[in-house]
Amino acid sequence: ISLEAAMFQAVREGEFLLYYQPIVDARTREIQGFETLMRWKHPTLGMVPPARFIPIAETNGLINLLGAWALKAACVQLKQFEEVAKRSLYISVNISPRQFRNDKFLDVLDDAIAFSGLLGEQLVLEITEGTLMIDPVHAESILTKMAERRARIAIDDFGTGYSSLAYLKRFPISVLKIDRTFIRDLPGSQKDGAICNAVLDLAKHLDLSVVAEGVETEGQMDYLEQRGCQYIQGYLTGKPMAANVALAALKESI
Ligand code: G
Ligand code: G
Ligand code: MN
Ligand code: NA
Repeated sequence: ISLEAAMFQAVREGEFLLYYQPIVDARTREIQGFETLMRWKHPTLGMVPPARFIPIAETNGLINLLGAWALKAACVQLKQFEEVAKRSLYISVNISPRQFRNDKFLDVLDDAIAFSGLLGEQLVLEITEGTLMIDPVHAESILTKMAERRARIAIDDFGTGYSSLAYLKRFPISVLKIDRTFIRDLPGSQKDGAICNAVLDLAKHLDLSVVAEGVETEGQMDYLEQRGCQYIQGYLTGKPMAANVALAALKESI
């Protein structure tokens, strides 16, 4: 059967699961939150990476069902993380363009918040520049409603999309996630350094938080920390991990 047909079956069989990647404070390295990353544990294919199944789900609409499940499950999981960590944390969830445009999206968001008992501000929704640009008028209305719920909006893969910076002024955005292609060649690359510095400066003056993605080395970490980047996400400080592994990491850190 096709991967597409297998996906519908996989939803019924509960083969999708969530991994969690730590987002840490650059200075203290304490875990502040997690990005949720979906995984498909296929009985014979093994772990199917999201790059293979998210585009299919986006095309056939299954992403709405999967995304709703992921958002709610992630919010519930965060509660357990907090109980173990004995402090407040946040959860960052990817929202695909099709989910963002779906009529039911705000209901899905409200349900996840109400069911889990999280505060709206503990939820970060990651969208890309492309998602904003497909229909800016609609995007503005949805983002305003998200902000009313106090959920924060992060621009994922910041700097890689085709868009103007005007949306930073127009929309209620809280977080910029610097794409890992700008981090990879730090600290050696002058161009990437200039881009990261410019983003950090822009964010500072617009009162936005910055997460550097794909940090793999101490050299990258030091560079970013010294330039005021507050949050770090990458293999250096934690790979995407199963919930029980994340729980163990939190336990160890108390
Ligand atoms: O680890 P990584 O291979 O997990 O993820 C690859 C890409 O898949 C990410 O860049 C992200 O955009 C996408 N992705 C992962 N999990 C989710 C999810 O829960 N929802 C959506 N919409 N995209 C996801
Ligand atoms: O949603 P987004 O496209 O930002 O998804 C994050 C992706 O980046 C996931 O596929 C995740 O596995 C991957 N990732 C996270 N940390 C690192 C890292 O340090 N190095 C690399 N190469 N990839 C990373
Ligand atoms: Mn992301
Ligand atoms: Na990203």
